[in-house]
Amino acid sequence: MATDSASFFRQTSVPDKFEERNQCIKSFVERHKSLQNRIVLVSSGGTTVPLESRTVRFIDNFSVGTRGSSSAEYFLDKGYAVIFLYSKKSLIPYTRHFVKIPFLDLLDSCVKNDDVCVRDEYRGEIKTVLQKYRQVTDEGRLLMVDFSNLTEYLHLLRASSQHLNSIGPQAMLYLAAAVSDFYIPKSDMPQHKIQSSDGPLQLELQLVPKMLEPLTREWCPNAFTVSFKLETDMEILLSKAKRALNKYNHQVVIANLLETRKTEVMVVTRDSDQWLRLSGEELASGTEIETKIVEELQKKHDEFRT
Ligand code: 9Z3
Repeated sequence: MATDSASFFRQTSVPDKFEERNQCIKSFVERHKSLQNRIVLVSSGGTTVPLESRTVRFIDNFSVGTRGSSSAEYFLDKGYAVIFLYSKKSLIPYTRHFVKIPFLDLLDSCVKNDDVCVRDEYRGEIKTVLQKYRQVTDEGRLLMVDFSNLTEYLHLLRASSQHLNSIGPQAMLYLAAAVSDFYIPKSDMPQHKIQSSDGPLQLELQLVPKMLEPLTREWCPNAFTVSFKLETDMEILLSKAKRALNKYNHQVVIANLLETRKTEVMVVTRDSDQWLRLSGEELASGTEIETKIVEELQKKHDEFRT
């Protein structure tokens, strides 16, 4: 049975250090509101579902946060202030460019002054990325807020979107995190590690309420809201995206298939659907589909604001 959003929040604990993070989000929004900046909330990564209160085991999904972390960079390039709400284990803007290289392989010992320096082959790229990173952090345009599971994500999503409501159509919500549809309420969760000596494990998970409903109706009704729809079956992709738009009355659904999500997405609105694709050349040159997504959304957000 599906719970409604209010009972979900009642049935789950407020995350650790929630108030501290809530205050950071609030001041970030207030500062950029006074500067009349556009703010986008980018959610990113997977949302784990714990099986025990003192969590040893949890259910996770495939998302690594490529979509969210790269999109955050492109929004920053376009002048947006970004609240980056991300799973602790997923990719983060700028640093993401170097995660495939073992950290110590980036470095060398400098014989001259007995110091540590960056290896020649990485210096150029690190310099370019570092300059961009320093610029956005010096300007205070990037707020990083991490979460470790589904409950933390939803508490922080609610708080951020409620603060963003104060800037009305200047705000964009870009909800790329892969949100679990199932969870175990606090009252059904064992305190301690589940014992294998108790035999095979039977799990009953409850449905997570669709948070787009309170988000678009109560928490942040005036923002430009972009949700994502992930499917594995092309046959149902467009109809599911349209259904979400009709149900929640928001602005855009980015529809994508698991296998092709890095090369093509469909931008769906109530009266249009348009594929964005990377050409062979673009792929070969390292262009990311998120540049096209952000470009398209910026245009739509501009129209929405006027
Ligand atoms: C997406 O569809 C994202 O594009 C991906 C990105 C998770 C596929 P990666 O992180 O992958 O780059 O590896 N997100 C799905 C968003 C979602 O879970 N939507 C829910 C729904 O459709 C709630 S709005 O019901």
